[in-house]
Amino acid sequence: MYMFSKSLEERCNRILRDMEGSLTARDRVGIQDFVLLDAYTSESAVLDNLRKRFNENLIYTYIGTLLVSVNPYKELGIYTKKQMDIYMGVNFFELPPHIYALADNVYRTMLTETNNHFILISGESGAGKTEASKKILQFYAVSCPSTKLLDNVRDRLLLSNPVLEAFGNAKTLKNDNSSRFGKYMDIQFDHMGGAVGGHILSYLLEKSRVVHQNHGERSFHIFYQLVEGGEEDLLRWLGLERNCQRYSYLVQVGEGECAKVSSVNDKSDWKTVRKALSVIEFSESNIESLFAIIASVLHLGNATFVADSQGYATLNNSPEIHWLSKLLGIPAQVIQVGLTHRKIEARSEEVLSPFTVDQAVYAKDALAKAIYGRTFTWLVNELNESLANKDSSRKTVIGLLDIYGFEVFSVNSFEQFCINYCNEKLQQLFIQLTLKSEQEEYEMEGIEWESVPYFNNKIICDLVEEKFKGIISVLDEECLRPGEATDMTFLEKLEEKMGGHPHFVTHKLADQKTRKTLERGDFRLLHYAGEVTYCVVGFLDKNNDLLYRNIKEVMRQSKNAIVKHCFPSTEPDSKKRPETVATQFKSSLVGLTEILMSKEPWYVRCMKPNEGKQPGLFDDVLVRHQVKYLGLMEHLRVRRAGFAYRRRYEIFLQRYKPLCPDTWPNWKGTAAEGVECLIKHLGYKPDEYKMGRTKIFIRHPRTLFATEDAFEVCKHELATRIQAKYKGY
Ligand code: AD9
Ligand code: MG
Repeated sequence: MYMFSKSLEERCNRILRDMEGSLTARDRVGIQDFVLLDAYTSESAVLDNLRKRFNENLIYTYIGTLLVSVNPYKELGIYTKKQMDIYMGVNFFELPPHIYALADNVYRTMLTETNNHFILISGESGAGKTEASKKILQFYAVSCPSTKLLDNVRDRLLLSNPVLEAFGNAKTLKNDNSSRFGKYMDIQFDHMGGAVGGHILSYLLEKSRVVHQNHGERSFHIFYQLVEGGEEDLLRWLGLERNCQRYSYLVQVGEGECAKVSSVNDKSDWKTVRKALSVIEFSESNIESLFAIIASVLHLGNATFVADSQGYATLNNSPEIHWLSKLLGIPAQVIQVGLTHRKIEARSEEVLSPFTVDQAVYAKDALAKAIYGRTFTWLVNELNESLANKDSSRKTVIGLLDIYGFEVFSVNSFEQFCINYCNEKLQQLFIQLTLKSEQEEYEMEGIEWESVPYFNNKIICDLVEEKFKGIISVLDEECLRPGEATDMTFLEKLEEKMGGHPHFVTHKLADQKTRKTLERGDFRLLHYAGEVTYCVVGFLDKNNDLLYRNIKEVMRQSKNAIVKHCFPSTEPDSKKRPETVATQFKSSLVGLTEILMSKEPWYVRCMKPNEGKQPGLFDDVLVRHQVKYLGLMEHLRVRRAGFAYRRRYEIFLQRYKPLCPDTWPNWKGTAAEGVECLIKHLGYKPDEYKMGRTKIFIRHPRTLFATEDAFEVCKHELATRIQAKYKGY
């Protein structure tokens, strides 16, 4: 059960204990809040502090209420139930920094202020975002009130993770468990703090991975889990062999082998996913349909075409079609025709036009991607059904945002372009909510302030997304010229329109020095987090994400309940152009920003200590780079010069007025005068606070904590007095 306030005595003793020896410890373990660092403007001092702490296995450090985390790449034993108990109900700065402290603080603030919050977890690929979001969820699962009903919700919330990870995560060169979709999850709480429901929004799954993976990478975990862990009976029913090498979608082109991952245990992960699906109450028939789809994708990948005497594609009469027909519940003949023809309109008549072998392979891959992508969306919807809170009473939420991190590979394509654009947007949000709005607020409130300069990445967001002018607009325009436009004409248009932009370079536009590292088919963006060179090959195709109409019609005939649901007969007329992938993604990010802007923000900035996924190795150059682009120095400067807390006068007075005889029970003057009177009574020193136009600004959290403690004592005394008065009634 959650404890709101541990005894004051216990807490004071602990603080005193911590202070003893802290002077000697400081040299060794560094400082736990960068705001207290003497040389807070020095990047090297910040780096030293991070390194010192990392070497002592202290991966967390604060900048005020922002949590910096460095991936240890090893188990530290700091996520136990005992640790959770220690952090529950304790004020933020009283214990060493921890993800639990942040989770606890967000939770208690949500309950006392009855408003909505979100935790933005950012950092590059492999920095520890997904792990952080799981730790937060686990903390709530343990610390929130428990009843039979609530425990059921808790289990579903927790188990949604392994299921989504199985279908949406994969091994990349950066991370063995890399999120290939963006995830925003609301956890809903009732007024007693019980977790009563949840809702997940997913963003752009990298479904091209289903048909192709780069050297050393894998497809989504679920394929390997099923093949390695699936029960004999199940595999027999699905027509699968227990050998990943047999499935060409899992074998790397040119290598003839599946990539191996030592850190992932597909067999035991299969068991977890299988159990999770049952607890979440997926029906057995839905589970069957789901695995039938996964197996179908593998069979589809093995289907091969040969050219007939006229050069048209025909399917090798292979067992794959038999299995596809069985698992999808579509006659084999219909599948055969669907995979080798497209419907075209000729003189107001629809005729089937045969594919060449290349076209058929293209259509087959498009189908595999579509089936997988739509099934993923179905899965998220089902999870949401299961997590939905049926009670309509007022709830508050904590949102967790865990999105694919910034990534740079040796070859970067449309997927990296979208992922890195998404990271630009989140960085922009961070800037807007912290550096920009914070400084603007001081100005607006008339607080004396020397502004802190920072790099605003809005210029890069605009370069990508601006209407009519941005890269996405140019790409969409080219997608509107089928037959004429190519990836290269897209690049030429970009050169025409973006030439001269300080964050855009191509071979043609580059100076002699840069040209050596740029190919003719590349463009380079100077992102906030570093340079990325994108190869334009496939941009148009991936943005169009074309699926032929007749193959959709074929899928509609499916007896597999999920496929039927994913290819509804009510799908908008495919003669109309659907929105392109990049434009849909852009709109979904606008929607996400709106959701986040309506809530109170908290931040976890995750960092990678080295590129080799190795424990105990702290690469100074790599970490310094992240300190720079994550804007930590600027954030620290604003925090250090600024104020940790601010409250509107009315709210502050309303909460704390019982602490002063002059303001209790009613204050006759303005709220600002009431607050002034109140804090004089409480003994605030002049340098601890500033009075703005509408708010009081409090420099250190400890000042507010002391006030909050006094308030707790006062509440307790008041309750005792009332009890005594009414005793015997
Ligand atoms: V990506 O953008 O989805 O590619 P993430 O999500 O930032 O990335 P992730 O959380 O998946 O990275 O972490 C990568 C790996 O680092 C994990 O699989 C763990 O092996 C390791 N890791 C991350 N955080 C911790 C931690 N707090 N303790 C121990 C960790 N290991
Ligand atoms: Mg992740």
